Amino acid sequence: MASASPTVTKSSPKGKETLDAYQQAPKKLKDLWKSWTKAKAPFEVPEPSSTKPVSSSTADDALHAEFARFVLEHLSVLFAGDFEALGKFSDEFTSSKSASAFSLENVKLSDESNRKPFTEAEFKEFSNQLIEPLVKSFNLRGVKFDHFTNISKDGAFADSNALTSFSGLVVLPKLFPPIVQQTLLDQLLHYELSNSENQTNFHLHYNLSYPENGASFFSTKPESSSFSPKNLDEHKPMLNRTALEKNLHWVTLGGQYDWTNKVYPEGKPPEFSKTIARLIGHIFTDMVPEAAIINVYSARDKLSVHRDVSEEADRGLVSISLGCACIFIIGLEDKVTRELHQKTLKLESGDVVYMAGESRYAWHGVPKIIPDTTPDYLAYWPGKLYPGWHGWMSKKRINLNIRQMYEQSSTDIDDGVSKSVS
Ligand SMILES: O=C(O)CCC(=O)C(=O)O
Repeated sequence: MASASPTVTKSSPKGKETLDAYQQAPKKLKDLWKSWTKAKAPFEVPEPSSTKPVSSSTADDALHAEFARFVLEHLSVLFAGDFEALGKFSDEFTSSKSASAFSLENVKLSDESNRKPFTEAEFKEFSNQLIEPLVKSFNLRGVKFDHFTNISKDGAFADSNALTSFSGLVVLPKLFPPIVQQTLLDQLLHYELSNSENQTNFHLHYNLSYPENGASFFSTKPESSSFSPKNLDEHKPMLNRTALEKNLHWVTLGGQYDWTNKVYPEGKPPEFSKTIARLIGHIFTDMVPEAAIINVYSARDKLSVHRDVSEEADRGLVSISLGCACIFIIGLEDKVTRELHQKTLKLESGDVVYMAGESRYAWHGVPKIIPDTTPDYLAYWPGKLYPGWHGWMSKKRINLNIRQMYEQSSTDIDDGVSKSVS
């Protein structure tokens, strides 16, 4: 979405050509985008192209085992006092033939509909403990930052070219297990959305009245109104139900991207969540999280083909999918032949796409949300503790898109936190 300043010349990062944010996307890719917008379910998934996708099942098993162990060892708190669920979880874990046969996906952590979000302090504690297993599972996928491995996804499919045409593109299916997805979603939509320093698409035309004491917008009554138009001739007052169910499209964290002028404003931005920065920065070690966009999609929403060129740092971009699956397309021109390679991926909840190297400035877009595909463990979100909003997430896709803005980052991801990860 954030597609950059008109021309990026200021302290142009190493190896980055001057990129014009207003340049038209290649026609071939736009045609692909259009064709996907018209596709109807069930989606015909073409066979993978000549390059066989690298199976990630071994890494997935190891990841699940790692998390199962992690949950057992550290986090009975995850079961929110539901000892029956904790007992069942332990039994299933210990009776599974081998740790690697165990799938955390199949374990109901507790009654999701009654789950209470972590406080920020609990999230911090939780994420500190998560870093190690996540880094391990990330390393198991064989990603090395010094020579990017192109990993394809089981079930992902190529249109005409293999992933090898996308130097620096890393797709990590299910990197984030359910509990991490739930916790991240809580942070983004209960806490970051209620942080008045973070801009949303509403701010241009509406005055927002924030719930008291940093409470979540999901704790308000759907029929109440926290959004009053700045100009009543142009916009109507809006109920919270309409705002959150239909009209919320984005929230910015840290560097507050200015969509009108396609730049990051000068001056010190609001602080980027230290906990999220630490979690992401430890996994993706060649970038420092400084700015992020929470993209909120409903079933019919799309994101047109664009490139993200506003950042003045030639660092990887981390893109996390939560909720409904989507079709994601990406296109990159071959430097020598000028031929455009393009590819379609199906992104599901928990998948992470890392765009670095040549792929950092690739054209990409989201032509289709695949409706009603939010996995059960997120579909009830925010749950019955938020009357009127139960199941909000069943119709949504959230994308957390994280970037480093400047080559000289002033953010210390270990600021005030003891280092536990080597
Ligand atoms: O939703 C996505 O997966 C992609 C979002 C994106 O491209 C952007 O925010 O620039």
